[in-house]
Amino acid sequence: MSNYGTAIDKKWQKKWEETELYKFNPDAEGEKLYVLEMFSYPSGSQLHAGHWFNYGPVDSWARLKKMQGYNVFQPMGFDAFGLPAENFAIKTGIHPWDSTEKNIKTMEEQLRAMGAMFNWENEVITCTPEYYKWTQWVFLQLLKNGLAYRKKAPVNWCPSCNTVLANEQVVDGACERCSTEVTKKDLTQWFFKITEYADELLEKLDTLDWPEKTVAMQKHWIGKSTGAEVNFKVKDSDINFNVFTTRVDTLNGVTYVVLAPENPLVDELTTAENKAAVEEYKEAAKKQSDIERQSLTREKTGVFTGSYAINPINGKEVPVWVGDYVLATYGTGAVMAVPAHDERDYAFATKFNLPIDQVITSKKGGEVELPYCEYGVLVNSGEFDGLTTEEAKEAIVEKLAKQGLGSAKVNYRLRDWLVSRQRYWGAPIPIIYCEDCGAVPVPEKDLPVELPYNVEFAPDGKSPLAKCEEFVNTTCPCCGKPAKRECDTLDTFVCSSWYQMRYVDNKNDKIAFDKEKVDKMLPVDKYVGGPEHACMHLLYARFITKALRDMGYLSFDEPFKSLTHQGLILGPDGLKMSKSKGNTISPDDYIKEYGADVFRMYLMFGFAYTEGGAWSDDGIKSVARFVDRIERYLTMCREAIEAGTNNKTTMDKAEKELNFWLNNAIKGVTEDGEKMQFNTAIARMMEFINALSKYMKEETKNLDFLKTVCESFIKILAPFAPHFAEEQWSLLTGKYSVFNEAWPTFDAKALVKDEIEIAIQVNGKIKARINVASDLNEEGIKAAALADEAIVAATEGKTIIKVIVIKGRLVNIVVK
Ligand code: ANZ
Ligand code: ZN
Repeated sequence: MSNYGTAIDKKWQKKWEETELYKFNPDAEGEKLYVLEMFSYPSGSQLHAGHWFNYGPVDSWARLKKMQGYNVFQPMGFDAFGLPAENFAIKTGIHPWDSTEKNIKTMEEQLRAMGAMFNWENEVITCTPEYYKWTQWVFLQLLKNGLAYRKKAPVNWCPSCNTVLANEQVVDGACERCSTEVTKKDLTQWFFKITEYADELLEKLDTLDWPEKTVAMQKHWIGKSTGAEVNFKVKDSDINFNVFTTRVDTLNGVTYVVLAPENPLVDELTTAENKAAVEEYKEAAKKQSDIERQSLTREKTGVFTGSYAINPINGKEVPVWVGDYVLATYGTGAVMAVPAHDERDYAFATKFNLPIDQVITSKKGGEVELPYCEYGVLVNSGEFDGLTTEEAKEAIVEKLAKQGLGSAKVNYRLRDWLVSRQRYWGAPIPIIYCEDCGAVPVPEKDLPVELPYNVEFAPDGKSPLAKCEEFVNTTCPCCGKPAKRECDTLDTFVCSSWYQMRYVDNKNDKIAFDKEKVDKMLPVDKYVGGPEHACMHLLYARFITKALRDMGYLSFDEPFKSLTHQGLILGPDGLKMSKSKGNTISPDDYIKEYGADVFRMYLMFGFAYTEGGAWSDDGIKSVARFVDRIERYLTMCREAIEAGTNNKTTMDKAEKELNFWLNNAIKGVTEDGEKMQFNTAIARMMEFINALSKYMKEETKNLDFLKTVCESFIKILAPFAPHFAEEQWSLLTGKYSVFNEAWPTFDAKALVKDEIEIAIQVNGKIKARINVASDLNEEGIKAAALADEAIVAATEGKTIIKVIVIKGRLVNIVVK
């Protein structure tokens, strides 16, 4: 086995550290480039192939940029609060502090073994008081600015984790973590008003260099919907209510209205004889997730309240029903049902024998099948007949508005962000409850509200902190009377919503971050991480950035200018890696065998970066052989250069050929590397090594030229195999460090070949191939083609009608 591997890794890691090669100086020369990988959760399973796939290739990209002259900032840290450590603690009795601290130590070591140029001096760990003090500060700023509030609300409750879940943590009606079916519970919770930024969050998506799919997912998640609110009066009562509709043009086709079971109006509108049935229905609805309730295929359920409402456009009386396909948390929690033109309403009306009145028909005329959900032309709508859907929407809203019975309205699917967690392992919410003064924010000078160590964290539905007397009991900051602390902790997504700012100023103990420093370094220029964060972390971080901007703490709009999602590395069986399937790949074992560079390079060569794929031992072996091969030839070159025999000074055909492949590699690595197309970049280097092997067979060599060729090659190899390249660089040049060298630029002239091969066709069939000078003009090519022996034979006795020359490729001779 060759001369690389862990010994070389360690040697250079030590040297890089000692010489502070990567130490970031914000005032250094070069355009700043903030490269950020999503920080990881310090889990017991340690650094896995997925982490490596995120961090290794991106580090290579950052190194390439450093060599191109950018002042690169690439910090690393740990997203250390959260459920897994707490669940682990519940299971094993090991305190989250202890397990987290240990896991961080191990992971730091593993990260160092990768040899990435992380700016460790800027590390942040979100579970330390030095960090969460400022997470609490962020909470207080939101509160001060009306962006945090408390409200009682039905929340998603996981009976197994014993905690509230955010909408985003409910997947197909089940808890994201444990897959237990999620139920509803009414609790008083803290919310962040992310909806206040819905419009900007939507609009600014178009300014971002983000994967299309992620942008589409955020758009859908924000879910802007333009429609109208229409007011319905309840018959024989002063009660009235609004519905939200995107199809106000169908108002004449309303045959009933439906309230969400949780809508408080339900109780008011339910008549005595319907009470029992409605109550029973409400209970049953609690067990259904929003997703099930909205499913198009599920059999519709519902119950009549006994009341009627009056359609404001035509005075018709329509029955008021309760149905769980109407969500309490969207629009007004009430729907005007138009079964002729809406699928769910149609299914509901069919089931309960409610009338179906057509009011829209196709613009093309003729019969349409119901439900007809397309836009069209109005029928059976009195004065609005003949108007198109678009025209009718305006006309009807205008008429309703005049009577104060309706108005245009924009709705968002986005809900406010529920940040309370009934959990121990998080940042305590800095609030004190006083009987006289109410909910009082902890004064900033008293931050952090420290998370106590000695806490009973076994779950019983109560916040673990509520069981810790010393924590709970305090005095009111306003009046000094005995008071109690808030016992919920913050969603960990609050911690990770602003960490990209803290990295820049991680040791500041006066403020969360210095505005000038942050404005200088942010937005993050390149952010890389998994696509699973599309609607949570990435949206929250955008919101917090905008909120802090509006408070004057920073001056940019978006935290992450450019975003890439790496693909997923699967087990050798093509399935997602998991311990239970026994198909996980342990990077440490491979690194011991091959060194960090081979491991990293295999990840870059074996997969398209944004796609990933199945791990292959053969794949990593072939990359190891490639690195061996590089070493063999670079050694051969060095020996030839040192020996100095059979030298020449001319640039002949062989030198030009090698120079071509070198420049071809420089061009490919520069251009593909920029786009994170690492696999094709490495393929260009392989082609170069083939060319080098050919050149080394030459009897006499231009050794000065060979030396510069090797130097250039080591430079472009360096980002991909940092330790190995540093070693080779040192052996060849005696200098340190290759990462302080400038990135080579390719010579376009070297890429123009002296001769090119041209195919000659006669009547479309290839008859010969000839070599011509690459700068030969059309006439010359034509003449050369016609002079070729095979062509002379093929055209003999025939009349040449036309000769078509496609420069650089082909001559076609048409004969009769
Ligand atoms: C009448 C109507 C007629 C509707 C028609 C559609 C088609 P988006 O696009 O998602 O905003 N809706 C309103 N509030 C609802 C709630 N809380 N739960 C469930 N459904 C609700 O959807 C808006 C449409 O969804 C609204 O327009 C309303 O049905 C329904 F031919 O009103 B529509
Ligand atoms: Zn008080």
